[in-house]
Amino acid sequence: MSAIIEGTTLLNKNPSNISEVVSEHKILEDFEIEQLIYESQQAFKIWSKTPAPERAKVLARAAQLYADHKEHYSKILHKENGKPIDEARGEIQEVIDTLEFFAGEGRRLYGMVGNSEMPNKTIYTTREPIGPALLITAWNFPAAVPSWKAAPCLIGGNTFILKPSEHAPLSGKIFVDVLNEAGLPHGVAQLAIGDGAVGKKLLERDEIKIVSFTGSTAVGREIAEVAASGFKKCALELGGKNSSIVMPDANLDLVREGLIWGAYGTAGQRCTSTSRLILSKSTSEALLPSFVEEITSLYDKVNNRPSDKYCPIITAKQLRKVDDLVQEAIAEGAELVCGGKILDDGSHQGYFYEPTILKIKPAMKIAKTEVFGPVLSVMELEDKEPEKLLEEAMAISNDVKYGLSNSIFTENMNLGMKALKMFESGLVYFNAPTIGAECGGASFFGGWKQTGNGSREGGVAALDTYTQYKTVSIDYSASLQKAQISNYKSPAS
Ligand code: UN1
Repeated sequence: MSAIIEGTTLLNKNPSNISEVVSEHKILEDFEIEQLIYESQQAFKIWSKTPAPERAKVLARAAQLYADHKEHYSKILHKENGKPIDEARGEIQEVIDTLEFFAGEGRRLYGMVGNSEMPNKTIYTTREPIGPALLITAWNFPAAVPSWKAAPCLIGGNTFILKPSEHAPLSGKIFVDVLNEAGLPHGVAQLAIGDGAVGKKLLERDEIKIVSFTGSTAVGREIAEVAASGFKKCALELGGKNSSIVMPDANLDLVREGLIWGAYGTAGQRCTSTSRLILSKSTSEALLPSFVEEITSLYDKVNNRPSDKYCPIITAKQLRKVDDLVQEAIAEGAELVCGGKILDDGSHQGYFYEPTILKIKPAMKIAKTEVFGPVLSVMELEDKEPEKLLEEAMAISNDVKYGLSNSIFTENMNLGMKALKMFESGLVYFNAPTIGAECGGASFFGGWKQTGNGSREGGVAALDTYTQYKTVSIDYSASLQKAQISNYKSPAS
């Protein structure tokens, strides 16, 4: 495990070097939950009445603090989660971008002016705060995902309690500390360290009015049920089973580079990771040999050492789960093209799984099950003319319960545009892999089907989770105008 719980102490270990304890934390006790809830409610009274441009100033200062110490925070993230330093720097940059975007939003937070059906009447709608929020985040983006949730939450005038994953709690703690250092009033941003049981206790409290969760579809369903019965606003970012379709005319150098990043970046532990590759037999034959060579270099097996581009698996349990899925697929008839082994189960240094390629059939379990590891499943189709090939590939791509991210590689713009329309997912990419959403504002991040419940993170769409609308009607006619009943005589009629 990269998190070890001893009594009320949580030891946060580096998954690429498990003898290294990165940080120690105290697990929240019940009486402290009371305190957090109380503080959050008290702080809401102040923060919800603070003008949005003033709230924005705190976010802007927090962005600056992150920018000033980017290397320091990147190194901490690199250690606690094990992701390569370049990826860690990218993640801290995403925190900065997100804070900056929502600081800008504080100067807007636009409502809408409606057009009344009657004269001398004005109708407008504003975005209003809701109440204390519970933000439950995952270990794979332990800094960025808290920022995706907290920034719109704060700018919308809400307070929050962040429950980071017990497998990577330090970056979440730092995030809360930085916000407080940037000048948030006491109690607006708070931290709850612990496992799922702590999250559950907080979620069940009536005082929590919003819950935003990133994690598995199974846990997301449980959270949605509690949220529904308590009429809480609920935002879910759940699993994925993302695909890349590669057409025969695609630029294969670009595909190779894109797939290494999409399938093996963060060792496949992104909800957006590419886990299915759909292409014709002859394209596969042209692509795979050099691709296999490249991914094999991600881990030096002779010296038992990862390259600086390769990431460990977060826990021993997850490492076994990845391997079980691969072995099950092989037993079901999948062809192992490369990889398929645990490289280090922690007895050498960390938890590493071999970059793996399987050739599979669409009916196999692994074709529809999220792996969350460095495993790419290839589905080869008979060669045929492009339109038909796309149709067949698309049917396979869409035949999963998830709908997060899909991509198409082709030099044919018409076909590419058709594919972007046909994919059943919240994110679609043209000549790019399925990862790398720009969540600092440009992308509305989130999925269709069982990947979520329609909410979005990143960009103004995130404000829908953290604000409620108020429609204001002002009648200055000095008479009773009954909507839909009083007859206004239009000169146009
Ligand atoms: C996730 O795995 O939860 O699109 C988020 C991407 C990232 C976010 C991944 N910016 O790859």
